[in-house]
Amino acid sequence: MKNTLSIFLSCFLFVVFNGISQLAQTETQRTYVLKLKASDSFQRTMIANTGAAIDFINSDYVIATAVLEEKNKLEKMGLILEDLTSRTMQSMTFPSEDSEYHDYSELTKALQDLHSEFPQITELKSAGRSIEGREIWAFMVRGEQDPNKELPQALFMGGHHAREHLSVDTPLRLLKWLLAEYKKGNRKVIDLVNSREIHMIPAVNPDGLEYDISTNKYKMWRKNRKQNHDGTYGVDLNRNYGFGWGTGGSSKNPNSDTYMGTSPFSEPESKAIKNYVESLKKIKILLSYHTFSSLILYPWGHLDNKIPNQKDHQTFVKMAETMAQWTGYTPQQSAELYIASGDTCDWAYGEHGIFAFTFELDPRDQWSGGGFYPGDEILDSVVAKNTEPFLYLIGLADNPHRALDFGIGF
Ligand code: 0X9
Ligand code: CA
Ligand code: ZN
Repeated sequence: MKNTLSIFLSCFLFVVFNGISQLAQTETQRTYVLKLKASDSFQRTMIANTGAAIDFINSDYVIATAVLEEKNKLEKMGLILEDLTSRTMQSMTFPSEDSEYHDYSELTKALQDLHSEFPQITELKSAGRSIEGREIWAFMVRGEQDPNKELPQALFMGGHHAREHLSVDTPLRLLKWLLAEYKKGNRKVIDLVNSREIHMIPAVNPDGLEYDISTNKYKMWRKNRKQNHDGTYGVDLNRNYGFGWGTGGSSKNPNSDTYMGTSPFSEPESKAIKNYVESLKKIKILLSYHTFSSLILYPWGHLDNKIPNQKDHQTFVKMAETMAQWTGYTPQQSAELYIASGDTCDWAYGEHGIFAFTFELDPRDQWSGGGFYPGDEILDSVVAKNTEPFLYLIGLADNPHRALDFGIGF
């Protein structure tokens, strides 16, 4: 007994001490990326003598990597212009309690794995690159093999806003679910996959996503990572689309969370979506996942007026009400939430006649549900309630007006 106890105790202590020493190790050994003042070789030598490694030289500064001890020396010498560590950190990930969410490299791998599991019926492409150079992944599912056969197209997107991680993992999980059901022989799924082209861009704003999780605490970041002319960061990608751009509910202040950017589609991320949508010749359905508030929104968002085409308006309302039955979300015109211009859906409908919806996923409110950070426990239920709307939208991609022929609850 004594023996077992002491073995147990020493194991326990080993784990604890090991944990502490690992923690101490990671603190002292962590690499910092620093922008340092240095305009001649004398100053650069002084920096090098601290032990820091100079990676890049410019006329009045250098970029160097340093461990904590070296960083402290450089700080005392008054040479640190900026700590770039979190911006350059490539592989940060979610806090362990939220590990079900995908960071950028996990997302990349998940999409690559899915494509290699289903090479015949899927494609993985880049829609373009983010401002920091990350690929904006676009995944396509298409059972029909004849490339000349044009099929009705639907596009699902997530992650316009950095902190809305649930809006990335929900479409990713729906995609996985779809392919798993196809493989299992689910008749309804097989028929849809064979008769439609399903496009998915789960992370429109990969730089923001990574920045939001680049330290061990969420940053509540929303925008992309454009360096603005005044030294602030970020444009709100959902204010940067080019239909009614800058006509209300967006800001000209670069520091604002709803900064509209310098011109419509000034950002590589929104530009990439524009190009991608415009490359799809038969797209009639678009869904942009956001969080949170449990809403189903349809155009206009930049005007209080209804869209002028009556039949289209009735179709939007009918579709939103139908999808509300499955999700429990509240259907409404975007502008009822608040007027905001330059969003994805006003552009997609206004410019291209696409039936474009914004879903504000769960939770319904900040206080009981955790707001933008509801925890990964919520994923299963959010995906479950969003499965029928997903299939419904894919089904209607040939002609959304058909929604008017069904009873609600189709
Ligand atoms: O403000 C947004 O971009 C969306 N809400 S969020 O909390 N995810 O940021 C809503 C966009 C809806 N569109 C308009 N109201 N125009
Ligand atoms: Ca958790
Ligand atoms: Zn959002």
